[in-house]
Amino acid sequence: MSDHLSITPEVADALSAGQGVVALESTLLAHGLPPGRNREVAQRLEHIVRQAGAIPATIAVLDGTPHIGLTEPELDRLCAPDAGFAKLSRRDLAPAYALKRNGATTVASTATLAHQAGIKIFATGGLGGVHLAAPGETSWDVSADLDVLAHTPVTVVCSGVKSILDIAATVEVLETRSVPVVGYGTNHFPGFYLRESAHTVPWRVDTAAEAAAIVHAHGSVPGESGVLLVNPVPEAHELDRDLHDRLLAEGMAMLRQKGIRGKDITPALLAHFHAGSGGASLSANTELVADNARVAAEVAVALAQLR
Ligand code: PSU
Ligand code: MN
Repeated sequence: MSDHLSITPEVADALSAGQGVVALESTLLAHGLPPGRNREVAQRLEHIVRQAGAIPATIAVLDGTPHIGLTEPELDRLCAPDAGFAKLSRRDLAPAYALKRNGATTVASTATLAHQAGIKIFATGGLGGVHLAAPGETSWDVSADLDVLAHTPVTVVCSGVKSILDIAATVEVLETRSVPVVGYGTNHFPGFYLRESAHTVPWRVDTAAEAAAIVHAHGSVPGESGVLLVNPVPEAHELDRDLHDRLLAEGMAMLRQKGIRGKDITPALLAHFHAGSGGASLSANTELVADNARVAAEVAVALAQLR
């Protein structure tokens, strides 16, 4: 089936040479950031990965074909204001292939395609998780990102989960599904815009070499799960906590009032934060993704040396 993947020559060569490759996802570009800004970020992420000595592979579905690595004109298409790329989770891949659609891939589908292509590590902003339920109810909105991480051996570097989620429940699901969670220079599970949530992480590393050693050792543990490496937003770009709490409360009320559900929740909330924070949430989001790309590339390089 991997014949079906369109892999750029640069990424294919790097993979066969055993060089570090970092997968990057496209939903954060097409649905998480405003047009214009998304194109700059796409460019910058690829540049950061290269500077660390690894090869970037941005992943998306174009005209029904999964692409591992995008050319400049393909990035232009993905980031255009009127691009109309669907948000594709893993379950949406088959319909998108069969109906020859364009789509941006989430953490779940990017990790799936990265694994299919033989890529071991992937950088994003925030992992999807368990959504908050009304008091006394159970939330059935649990991101497929968690399920895919439980049975796809890829390391995801992210800044925790968005504070719009039930972080406690998300951390519990990761434990139940045997996904190692490792803090990168932190003892806390990060909250995306905020460096620390109320939860700690079971393991901490302070260097890319230590992180790579864990990823390598994880390969000798029976099972198919991935690894979650959590790296907090750089201190200078953390959102002010009071502004954050106000925007979150307003955003949750807006979702209820407009009846926004399912996969539309995350993009709507990110847009609400971007509109209400005078650019602060946009710079937090941009800088955390950039730093995750740097960390992922450094770990990919260290991992390539171990193998
Ligand atoms: N990180 C960002 N912006 C985003 C996302 C991550 O900085 O938009 C996306 C990822 O693609 C992730 C998705 O898989 O948010 C979560 O969506 P959901 O809650 O519908 O599972
Ligand atoms: Mn969901």
